[in-house]
Amino acid sequence: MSTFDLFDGLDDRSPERIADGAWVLPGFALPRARELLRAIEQISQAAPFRHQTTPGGYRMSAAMTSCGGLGWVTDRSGYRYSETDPVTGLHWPALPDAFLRLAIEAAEAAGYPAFVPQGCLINRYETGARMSLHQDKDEERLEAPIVSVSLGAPMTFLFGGPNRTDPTARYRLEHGDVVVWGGASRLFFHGVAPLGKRAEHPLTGPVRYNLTFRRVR
Ligand code: MD3
Ligand code: FE
Repeated sequence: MSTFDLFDGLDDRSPERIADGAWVLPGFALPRARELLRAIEQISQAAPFRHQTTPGGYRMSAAMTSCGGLGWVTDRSGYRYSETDPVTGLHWPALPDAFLRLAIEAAEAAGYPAFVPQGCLINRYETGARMSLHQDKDEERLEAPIVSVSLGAPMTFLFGGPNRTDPTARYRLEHGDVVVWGGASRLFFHGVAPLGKRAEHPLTGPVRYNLTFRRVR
């Protein structure tokens, strides 16, 4: 047991509503963070992290993989959810039990008791990687929330409103923080500022992971 273990599961910040239907649950994933990181490692052995290409031809700076019944895929032909991994030709790795339990419990804590995710997109950010302002609207079930889990190095999350030109607020997300996006916020524009040169975490080094649990169909 290290000193660091003593801090697993402790967080003095309270749940905060940051937009209509959106809740930050600080440290909600901390008790299971190590287990989640191990599972990410295992998943990426079967379905490797890759830099996908946008329909416009840009290489995404965040590397991605997926697990569960549906994974999110982009290439020159567009964005879509796919039952199989285009890199391996195989089904995505199963959604680990720890992932499923965490997603359901977080959604419930934020007031979405019926949430059952169909898949999980895993983003990996290294120094300088970012995600520009976008909406998540490739899902047919917009009444279902998206549950997002931050692991590793801290970063600045940007969230706006229903229109691309709405002003954006900045929010720092740290290892173990969970955000549940439902209601009106489900279609709000959001993005991630470039991962800072000095951003790191003892468990991951200069790397941040983000899990997003989604109900697609
Ligand atoms: C707000 N990921 O994968 S998580 C994404 O940190 C994505 O990797 C970011 O945006 C990341 O699509 C942000 C927070 C998040 C996720 C989904 C949302 C915010 C959201 C859906 C609707 C509104
Ligand atoms: Fe998104």
